Amino acid sequence: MPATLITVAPTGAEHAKADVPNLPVTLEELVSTARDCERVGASMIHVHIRGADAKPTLDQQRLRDTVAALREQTSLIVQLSSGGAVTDPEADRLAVLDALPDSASCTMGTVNFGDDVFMNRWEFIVELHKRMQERGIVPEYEIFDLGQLATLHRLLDQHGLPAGGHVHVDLVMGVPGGMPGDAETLVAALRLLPEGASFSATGIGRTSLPVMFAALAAGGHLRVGMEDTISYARGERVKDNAQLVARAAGLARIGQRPPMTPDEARELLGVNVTPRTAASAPARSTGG
Ligand code: KMH
Ligand code: ZN
Repeated sequence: MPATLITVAPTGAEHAKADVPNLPVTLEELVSTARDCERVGASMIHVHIRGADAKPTLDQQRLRDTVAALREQTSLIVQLSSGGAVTDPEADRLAVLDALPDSASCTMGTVNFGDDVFMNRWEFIVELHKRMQERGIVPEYEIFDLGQLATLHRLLDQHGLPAGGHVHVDLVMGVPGGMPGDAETLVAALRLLPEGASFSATGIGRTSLPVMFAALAAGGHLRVGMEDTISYARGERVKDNAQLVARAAGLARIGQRPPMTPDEARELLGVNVTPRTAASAPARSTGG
């Protein structure tokens, strides 16, 4: 059984700082969380950034500064979210790639997202995939519902393998409007994975633990973090992201699948071991 890649998703775009005061929103808070999470077993970080007002932003300079700071102060694989917030325009979401992260998320279809809609048109997905191929950015294919795995097959058939040559999927389960976060659904998803693909899984809110146990049992990897859950147990708020990573790492060890180092995770995902600097990124594109 392989070791376990643990991704931390520390912030997301949904929680308000006013409601969740321990949510990392400044660059300083993000780097500090990242360092703590690396220490207890994370090897990749899935990043949504916030502006000075603590609201989600895709500001290009902030993205570049964030990539540079995380590279400088951690060994984590830096994955930027191309999903952003449900209100972000496609052009801004495409321009995220100009910050040249190691990896970026790439969602395989439109899904109801609570009271909102998380929009991912086919042409937009193809554009994200092609730009990541051109720039050597390794995608993580985010799957919110089973039909999105059919879209992934269509994408790979029509447009080829991603940068790095390896397909890695993240099952985001338990979103209101997406697939349920339970063992049966996780097993159903596995039958639809492209051959040779690796997968991680995360369960939103109270589905966090069942999804984590099911993913570990099925040989998968884990994503945890305050983007996905702010509750540690019934009636108990999460203290910080490291608490969630430490729990995932502990369960992985119990399952005889200890956390991977960032270098082992790079090897698995096909992420370039020589990180590029954000300073070498091309001038900001309009994303069109
Ligand atoms: N914030 C959600 C609308 C991703 O990061 O790629 C989308 C999301 C997925 O979180
Ligand atoms: Zn995200």
